[in-house]
Amino acid sequence: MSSVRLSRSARKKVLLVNCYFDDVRGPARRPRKVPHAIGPVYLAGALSSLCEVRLYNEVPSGPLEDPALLGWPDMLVLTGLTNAFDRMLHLTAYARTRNPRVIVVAGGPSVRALPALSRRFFDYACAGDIEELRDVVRDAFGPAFASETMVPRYDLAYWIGSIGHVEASRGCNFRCSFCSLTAEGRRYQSYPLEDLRRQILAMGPKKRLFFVDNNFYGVDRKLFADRIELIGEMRRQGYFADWGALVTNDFFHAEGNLERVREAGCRLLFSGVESFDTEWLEGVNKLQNVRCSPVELITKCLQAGVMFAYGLILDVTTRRLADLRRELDFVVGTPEIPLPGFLTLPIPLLGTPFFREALDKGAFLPGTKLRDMDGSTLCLRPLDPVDEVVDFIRDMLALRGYRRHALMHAARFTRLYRSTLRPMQMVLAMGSLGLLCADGMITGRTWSGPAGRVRRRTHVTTTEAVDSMYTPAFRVGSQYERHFMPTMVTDAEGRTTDELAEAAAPAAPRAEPRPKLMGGGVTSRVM
Ligand code: B12
Ligand code: SF4
Repeated sequence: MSSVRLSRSARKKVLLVNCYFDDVRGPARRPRKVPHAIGPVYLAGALSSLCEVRLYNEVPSGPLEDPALLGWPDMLVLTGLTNAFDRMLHLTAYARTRNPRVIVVAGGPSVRALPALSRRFFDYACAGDIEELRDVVRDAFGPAFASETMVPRYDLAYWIGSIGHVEASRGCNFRCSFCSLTAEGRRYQSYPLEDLRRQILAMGPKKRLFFVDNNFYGVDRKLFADRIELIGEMRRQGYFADWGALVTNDFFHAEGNLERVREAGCRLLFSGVESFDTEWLEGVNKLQNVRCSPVELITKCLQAGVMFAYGLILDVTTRRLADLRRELDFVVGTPEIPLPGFLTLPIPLLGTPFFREALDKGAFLPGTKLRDMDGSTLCLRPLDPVDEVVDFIRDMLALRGYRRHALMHAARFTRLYRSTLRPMQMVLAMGSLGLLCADGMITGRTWSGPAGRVRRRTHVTTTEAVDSMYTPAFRVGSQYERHFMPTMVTDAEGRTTDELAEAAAPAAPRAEPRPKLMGGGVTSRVM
């Protein structure tokens, strides 16, 4: 393939964008927000050397509004979280305005949940994994433009600094009722060790390495042991000094796991605690978390010299505020465990059992917007009065009312673990406090446009104003009017809209092909 030579003008120009809406609802940039999105980096590996490739990530760089860059590509490839669907529509309108012949390709959780709606807007609406982009490129440009072996393009990932990001697996073998992976129902798959080695080599030496897998531990114990051996070996060869990963609770149940990963250089594990309330965990089918006391498990991890990070879900739809406050009092009053890295509202992500339950119960608020599925906006009816819940959300997102206790907690935590945790790990622990109290400073927030475009938030989807980016940054054709209107989940009466009906339909059993990850084969075409 590389023997084919093309003049510069015959090469295909491809722009890959991670679309993103920030919680401040304005043109923010967050260069230090981690983990980083790596979708565009992996997708770029589908393109052969006959393509000229550029990446753009809206998290660190702010909204993409540069008319020159938007008019540049022959193909625009879009990825992003569920709530970024409307942002994909904005960029589609911009790119088509600047170049009516541009081919727009989109994928990710929202496209998977809304295939029919997506086909109305994008030339290729991909429900497959990253490998599907090779099929798209072959179909649109010809076989020579697709790569033979997919290797992530870290060389183009300008936003990844000293912390390299890789993935050793995809999917998850658990089925928590609120998780978008449960909605997608895909098989858990591990990368063969050779693929993992190839990713780390492509990344080049970094200070640290972070595995973004949903479930780094997985199901195959032998493969896990071999993976840790490979990581230890590459660390000894100097590719990185230490590493961190996301693991599910079962990892902590097996004897020897903590020691094994620490010996291989692991210094941080993130695990979804979600709540300390066993009944709530059972209700959301997070049964792997109720097998032993979370405080015991976290303490064991910290005492083994591995920093533990986690988030909590404040489920105001099934729990009283008084109950949630008791839980937070418990956390700040327990110096044996770190403070959570983030607090979030429950999100009824499309197609999850939690989403379906909310529909059945008529729990959606009127005028729910897909964009508001971000964890800081109320989309479902709470148990307590809405205005009290809003005050609670405002306070909790900034840890207001808990700051003095949180500082005392930090001091006691430091005293308890100063001999087992390294200074860098202590900084991470204090980072949780920083993220809750001074998120802008920790994530390096700046503005990529006038910050005055930011409006005060209501935190309730029915009344929350959409981001300033819903006003086009430059003139677009009237045929793109819908592209700048929010995609509605429910109408003014709280009924599911026609556009969202496909996500609400009962899930059909899926016959999933077994894709070969990265290096080799092809996934099925779902277009
Ligand atoms: C990095 C990350 C972030 C980053 C960047 C996210 C971004 N894209 O902008 C930050 C820190 C900003 C973030 C925030 C949040 N995140 Co996050 N995050 C991740 C993480 C760790 C890695 C994502 C990633 O890059 N994966 C690697 C790429 C290659 O895979 P992928 O994006 O999953 O895409 C797969 C398919 O969808 C498909 N695909 C995707 N795009 C395309 C495009 C094409 C053309 C094709 C062919 C295929 C394709 O291919 C991939 C598989 O091969 C995942 C966990 C995980 N391992 O997936 C969670 C995850 C995506 N996050 C999640 C959640 C819940 C959140 C928060 C809502 C948490 C919260 N309550 O605050 C917030 C949202 C905040 C906001 N304001 O919107 C959920 C899912 C959310 C969703 N569906 O919307 C995940 C899956 C974690 C989990 N298991 O719950 N997150
Ligand atoms: S363990 Fe995590 S990734 Fe797996 S289904 Fe539950 S929430 Fe999703």
